[in-house]
Amino acid sequence: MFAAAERRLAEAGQPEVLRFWAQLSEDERGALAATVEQQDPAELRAHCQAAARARLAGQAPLSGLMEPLPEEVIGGVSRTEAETLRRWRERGFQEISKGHVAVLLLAGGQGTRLGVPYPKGMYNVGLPSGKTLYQIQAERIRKIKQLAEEMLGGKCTLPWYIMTSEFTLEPTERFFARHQYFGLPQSDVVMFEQRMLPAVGFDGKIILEGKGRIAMAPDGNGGLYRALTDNKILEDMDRRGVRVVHVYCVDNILVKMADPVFIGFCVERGADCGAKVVGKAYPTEPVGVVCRVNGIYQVVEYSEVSQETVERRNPDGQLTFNAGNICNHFFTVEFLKSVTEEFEPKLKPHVAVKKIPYVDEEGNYVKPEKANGIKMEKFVFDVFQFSTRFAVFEVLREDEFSPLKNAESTGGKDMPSTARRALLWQHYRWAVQAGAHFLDSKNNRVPVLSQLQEMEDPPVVCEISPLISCEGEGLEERLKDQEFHSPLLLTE
Ligand code: UD2
Repeated sequence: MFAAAERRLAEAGQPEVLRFWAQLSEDERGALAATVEQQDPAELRAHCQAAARARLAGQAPLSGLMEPLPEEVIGGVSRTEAETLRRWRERGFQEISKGHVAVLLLAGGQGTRLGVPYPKGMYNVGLPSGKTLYQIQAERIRKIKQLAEEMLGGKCTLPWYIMTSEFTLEPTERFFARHQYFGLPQSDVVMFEQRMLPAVGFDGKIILEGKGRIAMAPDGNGGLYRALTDNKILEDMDRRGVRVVHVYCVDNILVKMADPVFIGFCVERGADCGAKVVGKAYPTEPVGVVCRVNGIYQVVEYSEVSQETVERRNPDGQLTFNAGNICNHFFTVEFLKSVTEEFEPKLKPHVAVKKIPYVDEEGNYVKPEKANGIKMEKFVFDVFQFSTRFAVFEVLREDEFSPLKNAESTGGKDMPSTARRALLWQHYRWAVQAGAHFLDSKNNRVPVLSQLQEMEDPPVVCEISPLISCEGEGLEERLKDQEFHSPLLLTE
């Protein structure tokens, strides 16, 4: 075991990784050897050298090269007539009913900011139903599938691919099994794992976070493309007849699954690649901006754009770079094939300089006060540059975007309470639109309110199961001219 690991690490130029070998237990040795075994020595060497180089070179500044999106690539909910939206929706449902659509969840992140020791999808934001993000998403898939079947007749499949990492695969699998896949056919839920990469010190050496443990992190959500190849996911899609994929990130409580309007819009435009955007809530909001750089479509991530650029405004006062990425993308399977077969190696990793806990030469555990290492990640949207027909779809924030990023204790934005509130406001709006009335404790009607401030709760609590309605549809027959007390929990 030692000899094999030693050989690989020598080849990778990282022999120091084994410096505490003599002090490790059998189990620890086995685990360390297994981690080493997973890494290709030549790739590992290149990774460590690239990390050290990147730190010295810094990231190329993009700010000066960015241009806003041309109007003609942007479609959007508020800039489109109802009739056209209806046509896109129908087109999307047709694709779903023919089994051409899959949803793909990026769920390999560590959720460091939220700070829970389990995958973010298992988080319960405190809705009356107690549903977790995974359950909400699963139920939305079930409902969309049911609507497609009702609309166009016949059964269809809508597979759900879930990309996990070493941190999230096992707990996610167990959670789904414990909940009987939330009523989805198990064969339509396909979990697969992305790769991990070691963190590297400024000297180009792999960081040990324990005497027998390399500091490993997932290779970014752009690790998707290698993971698709590693796990033969595109072959699986081909076998099922999937042609287009709706990719999204785990933490947006308002995410529309396999959104028929977005899919119909992209398909009708003949797009190979598309992104949903929202107008930014404030200049420094932590979302990437969809734009062009040297004439090529791209997302410039919030961590890589200058303050001056995010603050820039047009003469009418609107932010110049206002197309906020919500990590919600459309890809054709053909495009994904061209990425995995040809373009993936061209994706440049992004460099994050971080404080990474480590063991020092004497084997003491150290929590550094200053940044001491580099993590390299690829980003899912970096393939936009290879698109030959790119489309952008602007959606309404209150209907489609409320991410869960931070712990409640931060008292800031994008927390469990803001996600819960966004969903409850949405369901309250749906109920009122469908003709429901709410009564207070004295049986007086509660006046209808609209949300003015982010931190304000809706006047009543109303939660509607996605199995009843996933977009506010079909609620009249249950709610019209009826009176309810709060909390109203509408379940199937
Ligand atoms: C992401 C977007 C950002 C904006 C924001 C909106 C990227 C790179 N950035 O930023 O532009 O749209 O979301 O909320 O997409 N993940 C993996 N594997 C990894 C790392 C992350 O699957 O190695 C998943 C993660 O589980 C999550 C998604 O990717 O579902 C986004 O990751 P994040 O929350 O770290 O991204 P964030 O908020 O920095």
